[in-house]
Amino acid sequence: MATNLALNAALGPSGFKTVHAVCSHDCPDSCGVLVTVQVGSGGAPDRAVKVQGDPAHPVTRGFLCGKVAKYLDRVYSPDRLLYPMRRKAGVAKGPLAQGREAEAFERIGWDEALDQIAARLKGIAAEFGPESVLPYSYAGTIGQLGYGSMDRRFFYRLGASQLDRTICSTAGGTALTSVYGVKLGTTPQDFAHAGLVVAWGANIHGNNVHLWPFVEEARRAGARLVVIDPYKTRTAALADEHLAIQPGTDTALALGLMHVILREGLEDREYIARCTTGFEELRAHALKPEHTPENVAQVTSIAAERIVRLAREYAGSFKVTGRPAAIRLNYGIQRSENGGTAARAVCMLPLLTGAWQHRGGGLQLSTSGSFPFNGNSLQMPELMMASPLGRTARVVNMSQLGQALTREDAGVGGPPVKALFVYNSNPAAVAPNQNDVLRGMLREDLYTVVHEQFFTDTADYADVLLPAPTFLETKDVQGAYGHLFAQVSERAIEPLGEARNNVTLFGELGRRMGFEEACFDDREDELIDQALKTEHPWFAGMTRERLEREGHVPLQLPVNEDGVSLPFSTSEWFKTPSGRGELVPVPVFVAPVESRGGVDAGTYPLEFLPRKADNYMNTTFGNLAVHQRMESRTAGVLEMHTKDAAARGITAGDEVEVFNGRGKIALRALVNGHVGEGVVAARLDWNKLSAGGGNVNALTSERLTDIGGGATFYSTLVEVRKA
Ligand SMILES: Nc1nc2c(c(=O)[nH]1)N[C@H]1C(S)=C(S)[C@@H](COP(=O)(O)OP(=O)(O)OC[C@H]3O[C@@H](n4cnc5c(=O)[nH]c(N)nc54)[C@H](O)[C@@H]3O)O[C@H]1N2
Ligand SMILES: Nc1nc2c(c(=O)[nH]1)N[C@H]1C(S)=C(S)[C@@H](COP(=O)(O)OP(=O)(O)OC[C@H]3O[C@@H](n4cnc5c(=O)[nH]c(N)nc54)[C@H](O)[C@@H]3O)O[C@H]1N2
Ligand code: SF4
Ligand SMILES: [Mo]
Repeated sequence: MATNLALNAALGPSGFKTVHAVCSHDCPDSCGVLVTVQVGSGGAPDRAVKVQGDPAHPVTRGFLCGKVAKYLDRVYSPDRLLYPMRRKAGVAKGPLAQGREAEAFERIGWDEALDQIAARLKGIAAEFGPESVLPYSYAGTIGQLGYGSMDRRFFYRLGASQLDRTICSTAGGTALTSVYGVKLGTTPQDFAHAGLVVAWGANIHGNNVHLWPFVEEARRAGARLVVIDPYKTRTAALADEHLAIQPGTDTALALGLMHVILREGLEDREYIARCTTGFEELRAHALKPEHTPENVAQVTSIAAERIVRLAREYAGSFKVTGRPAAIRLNYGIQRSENGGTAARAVCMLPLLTGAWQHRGGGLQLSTSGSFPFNGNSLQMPELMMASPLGRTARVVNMSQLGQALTREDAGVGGPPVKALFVYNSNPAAVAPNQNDVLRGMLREDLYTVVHEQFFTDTADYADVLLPAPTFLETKDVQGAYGHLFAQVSERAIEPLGEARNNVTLFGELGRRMGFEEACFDDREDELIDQALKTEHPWFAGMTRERLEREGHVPLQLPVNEDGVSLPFSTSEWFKTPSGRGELVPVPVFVAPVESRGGVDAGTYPLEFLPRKADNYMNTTFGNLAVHQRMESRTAGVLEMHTKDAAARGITAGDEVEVFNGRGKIALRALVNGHVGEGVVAARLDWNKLSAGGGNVNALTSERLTDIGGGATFYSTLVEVRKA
């Protein structure tokens, strides 16, 4: 393994070295990256000259996605934020023109920045209570240290509000765990052995491209790829069949499939008896007349024959082809009001057919919970007790940032938010109900610190800006949410400018605050050791030294007599209270309140899909010319169905206004067959790069999902008119 890794040691004859890093972006693939570094001579700094996918990594397999293949454009972009800065006196907060942001700020030193931040946080905590400080972070990096380590220690010790990090995956994660007890699933490599692949709310080719070669391998051996998605994604365009489902109706479709499977006796009774609980109740529920293919067709807009055919093909895959069916469920369906229930329903399907018993069968949503990193050691929640608060701090849901910043009690009770500390995130652009978020961020009495690589939309509202490194400039340890290899990411080059990572920033800020605990002195290697310290058998032999040597190390999952790991093939794998796959409570289909089938239908008749870009990572990369060129087709565009356009007198190319009760945005109509009737789509972009200064999140709501408290981006109704 990893024989080609020179890691950080060997220096080639030509003054180049190769360093093993890990792509830390919020992507299931967590690629191994080999960075070629030209070693500086005569005092010049080392310079990264090439990035490539690690050929020794079994999932990366030597290639990078289009975004990160161009990574050096990001690292060495002239637009990087490289020094601490503070807002100039008299300059108001709010949107700044791209490329001219620095004019609103003045450069200061790190010492001055840290002293000022410490003084302000102390003052605010003394006057309003420490819970008036709100950290806001998400997954700018998913390295263990960068995502959540010293920052958490800092905010716990301060007694700041806790942030519930719900913006992406909590509905689906809670759903998966409620059925299986653990976030684990079919490995990407095993998808090659599937006889049928279903991509359910999953844009594999766009968002998870390292699964694609395994899907293709399965297809070469005869498998079909079926995509269930209201939008014709890259994945759907390349599939054997695309089922353009009505948004928010996946529970109904899953129940329709169950109806056919159970009506025709295609379920695996032996497996069900051995590994599940609640079957009779689910069976009675699924067989109700409302779940016949004909009735489900009415709700989902998928023809009854296609539902019947998919159910038979899904349940019969192993019998007919000798290869089981695999579902790639991604987070698309759970960004919907009842998305938790929908994810639970889909997760139950392989429990009915017993697909888990065969290599290549089952389901993958997320494998993140399979990595037994010692989160408590890294984050030390017990520090809350040593804070002036002396108790567990209140919790603010990040998907309701608008409320948190605009209500006197932050929407949750207790003091108003008086200080906002943003890192690893761009809430001005990614948070729902943007107009409230921006109204809150505009408050002159809100003290805002932003730790960033670039002058993002959020940076425009900062009082103090702090420079952050890219993953080439910092050391970390990382798992993955789409494969089962742990990796250490070495620092390939020195941080550019004065960038400092999470660990250094919050360790030093802790000292300025007067926190005396020794844990604020820990640095990267100590933290990595702490993260790996566990008795968990899946991390047996997982040490920092080994990761540094080998680059990537697989989790030690249990294997069967053939040496193959088959999650959920036997009851030992389930970590639920019952120790089995839980089919109860039965999933009940309820149309989202804000959907064409819901109680709010009427005023705003169109379902809106505020989508991710294939060549950005949420808003990351959206400011770089080379990435913008790859996304030019959908820049500033509203994708519409011919009939919806015609009904409003709109023709392709027209300027349109998309609006609802929360806001309006300006786009240009595109009629391209990517959405069905009644659905419109636009992609996430930077606010400051959008006509009118607001992006798709001006239209989305702060309503939360049925379970897990998640964001509901994909339950949004709008109307469109010609501008
Ligand atoms: N290129 C690229 N890669 C990314 C990202 C990115 O922004 N760009 N983001 C990363 C992040 S943060 C994440 S969480 C993952 C997410 O990866 P995915 O879970 O794949 O995320 P989405 O693109 O939000 O949703 C997938 C699909 O669900 C569809 N969908 C929407 N509503 C419904 C519905 O009601 N039913 C069904 N069946 N489908 C629906 C959408 O049209 C979309 O094509 O990808 C990561 N990878
Ligand atoms: N309309 C709509 N809204 C969405 C979504 C959608 O599909 N549609 N997707 C949602 C989802 S799934 C997610 S996960 C969220 C994502 O929301 P965010 O996590 O906010 O994602 P990004 O927009 O990628 O912004 C991450 C920022 O972190 C910075 N960063 C990177 N590395 C570091 C670092 O080491 N330190 C610091 N301090 N900063 C760093 C990057 O420069 C970038 O600006 O957005 C959500 N919002
Ligand atoms: S964004 Fe995803 S696919 Fe691209 S290099 Fe990073 S981990 Fe790999
Ligand atoms: Mo996400």
